[in-house]
Amino acid sequence: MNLIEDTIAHLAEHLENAELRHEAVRKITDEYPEMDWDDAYAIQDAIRARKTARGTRIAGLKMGLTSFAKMRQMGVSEPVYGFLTDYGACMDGAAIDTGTLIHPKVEAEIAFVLKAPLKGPGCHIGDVLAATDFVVPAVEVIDSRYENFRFDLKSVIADNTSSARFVVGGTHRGTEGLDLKNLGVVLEKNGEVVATAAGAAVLGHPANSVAMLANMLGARGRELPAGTFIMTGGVTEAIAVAAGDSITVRYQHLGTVSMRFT
Ligand code: 0L1
Ligand code: MG
Repeated sequence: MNLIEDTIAHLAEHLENAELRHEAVRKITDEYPEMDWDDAYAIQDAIRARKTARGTRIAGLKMGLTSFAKMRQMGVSEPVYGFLTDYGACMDGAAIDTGTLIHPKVEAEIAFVLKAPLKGPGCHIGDVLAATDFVVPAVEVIDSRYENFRFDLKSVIADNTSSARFVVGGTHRGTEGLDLKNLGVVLEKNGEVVATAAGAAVLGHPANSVAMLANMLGARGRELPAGTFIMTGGVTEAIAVAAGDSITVRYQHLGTVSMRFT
């Protein structure tokens, strides 16, 4: 690590304030170019600790930048992970207040819920499928705290991978007999199709994203407990939304997830 503890704490407060005040800030590596990967995750962990100390519950984990479309869109080359909060959870059909966000975007995702723990290294798709209780369709509302969504990977990790809100809907199913690789997804904004994809867009199969998360956490001595809710990353590029927009995502075999922005 290159940053001292005080700087980690200061940057966690700075980024959390940007989230809570919905005010964009400059990417933090402009001021701290020496920041390394461990510093970035330490800042994310410090934001998580600030929240849990105030009573926020961690609702699950997320993988980000898991599709080539997203990596291309953001000009980065590796997946990242973050956490989801209880106050970020929105009901299917919810009205989401853009006044509490900076510049939201939506991405269609497939979420997993585990029935058994997973621990890397060496975790693979077979382990994930065996440990999965069910999958469920979800839409993530991301909201980078950085001006104009301009950032690098370390700044994104520190900013809890732009996590803001998430909507779970549709119907949940076990993975038995469900072809997640070929599962089609259609994203509609204001009634028009704006993006289409299949599950394979996420690292070849969404279960690979969970395996990668277990391995990334394993490298830090952590595991995924049974019951963990995991969003595996957008299957399409992220779509910008504003007040007045409505979003419906149709998932083959898994139903729809909808929301509107006010
Ligand atoms: O969930 C994601 O893929 C978001 C990762 C962070 C980058 C972004 O804000 O698009
Ligand atoms: Mg996402």
